[in-house]
Amino acid sequence: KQVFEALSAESLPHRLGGNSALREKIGGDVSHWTVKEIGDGNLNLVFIVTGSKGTAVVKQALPYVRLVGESWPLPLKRSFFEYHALVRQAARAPGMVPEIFFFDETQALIVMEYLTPHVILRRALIDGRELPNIGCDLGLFAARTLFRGSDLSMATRDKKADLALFADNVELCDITENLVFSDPYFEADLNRHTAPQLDPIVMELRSDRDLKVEAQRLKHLFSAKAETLCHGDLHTGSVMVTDAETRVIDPEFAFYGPISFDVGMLLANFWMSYFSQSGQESTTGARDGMRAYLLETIETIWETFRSEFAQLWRTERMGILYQARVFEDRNDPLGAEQALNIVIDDIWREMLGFAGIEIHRRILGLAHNADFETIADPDRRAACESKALKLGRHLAVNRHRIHSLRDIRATAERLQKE
Ligand code: SR1
Ligand code: MG
Repeated sequence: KQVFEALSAESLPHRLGGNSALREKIGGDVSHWTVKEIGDGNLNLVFIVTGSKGTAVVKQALPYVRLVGESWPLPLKRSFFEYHALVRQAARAPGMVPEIFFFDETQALIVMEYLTPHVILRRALIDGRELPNIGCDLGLFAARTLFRGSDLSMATRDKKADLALFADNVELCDITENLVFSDPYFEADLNRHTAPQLDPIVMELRSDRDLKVEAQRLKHLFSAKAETLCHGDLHTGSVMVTDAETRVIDPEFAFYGPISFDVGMLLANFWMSYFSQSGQESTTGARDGMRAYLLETIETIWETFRSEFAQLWRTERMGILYQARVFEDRNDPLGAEQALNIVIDDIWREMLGFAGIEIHRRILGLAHNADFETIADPDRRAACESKALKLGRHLAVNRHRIHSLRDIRATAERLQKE
């Protein structure tokens, strides 16, 4: 019986070279394959393999959290969920995820398309690149995958079977439940923050009752509102871009959750990018244009998401929810539109909450992001982080009273000037 063995750059050609589909993609002469390990994420091994015919990416899960080490075991089955999520996303949002060449469940590895000259979106934003298409592309990706993975669209039998399949991604959900929704709000062992500069605001947030109640309400939504198949970790490090193309990668945290979750995570990472820009200014010059671009992109993502979701509601609503026949009464032609507005309003309020909490956990919890971490001067970094923390608190606590991105833009611009 096959057992799991972690790959190395040396063992990979021998281990995968027997696969005829891969030899077809990469090239027949396995002894000429060159392999580079490029994984710098929190969890997995990632290799780039090049042969005479082409290049592929090999992603392999490890039985532990790479960021922490073997003391934190993590099941290999996350690779299974990533594979199944990629298959569904490819069908629901065609052209938006990498093509899969091969999946080996026992070895927890996925061989997929090498995206070139794409770079990680987070990196591009740190470098000050204004990518023209990401707002529309990401809004469409979110609307299509989240609508089409829900009871609004799927046959209820298929949706329930899928819910059962992904329900076993327990350990990855447990990471989010703890690291995102709880740890930032008390002195958890794994937490870290820019100290001593942030100590006063961290103390303030950890004793903020309204904020902690909202964080727990949002955790409740995350764990109980099994509405659709979410990507589960949709931040700017899970997107690869060129000026023309956008691809979403890494859905190993896929789970059935609220439609609002992915959208909130995503927008949070753009707001963090916004506040981190002034930390890059000492090396690159003023970033006013970049800041304006980021706020516009946030608006484009949300507006595109909302209009595509509405379009799908009107044209593809085939599931058990808000069935057309219920609204066919000629005296009430606007019933389905009224229901749509209520659904979108709920997504909006939840989305703001998830965004606020995501901002907090990236500054107070274990898993930070490069936007702030690449700011070498701790005073400067803390100044950026502190503004982001304040916006996060505003979004999470006041989400029921915030009605437009224009209002949030004004708050963000005011904080930026502080
Ligand atoms: C221990 S894993 C930490 C983080 O890395 C992943 O990318 C997820 O965002 C997770 O929360
Ligand atoms: Mg990831």
